[in-house]
Amino acid sequence: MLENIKEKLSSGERLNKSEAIQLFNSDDIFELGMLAANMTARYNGSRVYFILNRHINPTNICINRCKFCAFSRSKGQEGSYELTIDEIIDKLYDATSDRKYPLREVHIVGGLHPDWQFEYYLDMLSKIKQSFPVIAIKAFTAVEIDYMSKISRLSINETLLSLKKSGLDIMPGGGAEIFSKKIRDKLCPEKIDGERWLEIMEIAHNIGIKTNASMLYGHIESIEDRVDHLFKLRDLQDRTRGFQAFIPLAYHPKNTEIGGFYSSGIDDLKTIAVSRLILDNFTHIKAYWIMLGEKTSQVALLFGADDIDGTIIEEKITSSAGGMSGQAMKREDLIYLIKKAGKMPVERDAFYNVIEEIN
Ligand code: V47
Ligand code: SF4
Repeated sequence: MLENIKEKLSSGERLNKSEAIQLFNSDDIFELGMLAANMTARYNGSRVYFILNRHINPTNICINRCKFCAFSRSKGQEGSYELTIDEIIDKLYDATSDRKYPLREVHIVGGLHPDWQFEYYLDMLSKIKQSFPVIAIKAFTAVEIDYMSKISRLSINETLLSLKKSGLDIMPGGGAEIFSKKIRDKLCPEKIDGERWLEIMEIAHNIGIKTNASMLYGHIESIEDRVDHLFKLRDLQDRTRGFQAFIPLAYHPKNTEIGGFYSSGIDDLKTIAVSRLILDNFTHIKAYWIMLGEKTSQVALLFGADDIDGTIIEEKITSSAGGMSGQAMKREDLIYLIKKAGKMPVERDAFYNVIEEIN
């Protein structure tokens, strides 16, 4: 059924939108997996990357209150919290003490706090850098960057340069959700639109900040919306080459305003595989185990993914919305999952430099 696409892929041709739709509509999950796995093998051999990292969400207080987000709270609402910089540093000390293998990355994202000043974020970065000079700081989605540029009255370029000077190394891929205006208006009317998200990423890439990209799927979007989202990312990557990895984020419905269902295992695998095939200019596709669950993310390594994220330690966004995985994995657990998928585990740093290949 997918003969036309197979031929194009084997002659190194790019897929177009109608072929991407054909892939999403295909029920031949094995054929899809095989095509995606072949592409991954060309880019990454049998290597599967993981990182020793720690997530920190400085606050869940957010003025946006997206309808798919069970993590955020309004100021003063029960369950709202805000961390001091000392509390953030303490979390990092806890994550680094007594460790045979050093922590390589801290991933920081949070809500848009109504009162925090831009200087607070700069201070946060520089104090983390002072205390932990070797840990890379991956922080702030394009949504947070837009907000910081508003509260600081700086341009995006100036905002990013100040953050970089204070210690920002790379940016995560969150906040992209789904670019379709129609869907975005229903899901997150307060959030920056897709064009703005792409514009901020382009500026980051142009000043040498690598970023990730993501897509939230499995809620009210159509296949066409997913395809359109992937092609917008592919176009930007053609221009900048600034994206390191793409992460499909499986929607979790619990405690959210829009409700709905968990994505199915088949949809998870299909979305990984089709993303791998469309995003031919991305080196890495991440099977984020927190959202896919440990076992589906392991199987996703046979469907085009070459990265499983990392140790995480504490996770609030998915767990608030009914995440079914744990919140932490040990180095040896990640290695075990990857090896049992028949792949070679590779410990990486935040920039995909190899720390150790584990044979
Ligand atoms: O931007 C919010 C999503 C994102 C829900 O770059 C939800 O390496 C599912 O972007 N169900 C944050 N998803 C997570 C993120 C991320 C995670 C891991 C690695 C990287 C990376 C980035 O989580 C948000 C939003 O898109 N999200 N609520 C929910 N109910
Ligand atoms: Fe705020 Fe981000 Fe949650 Fe939206 S997804 S409500 S911007 S924390």
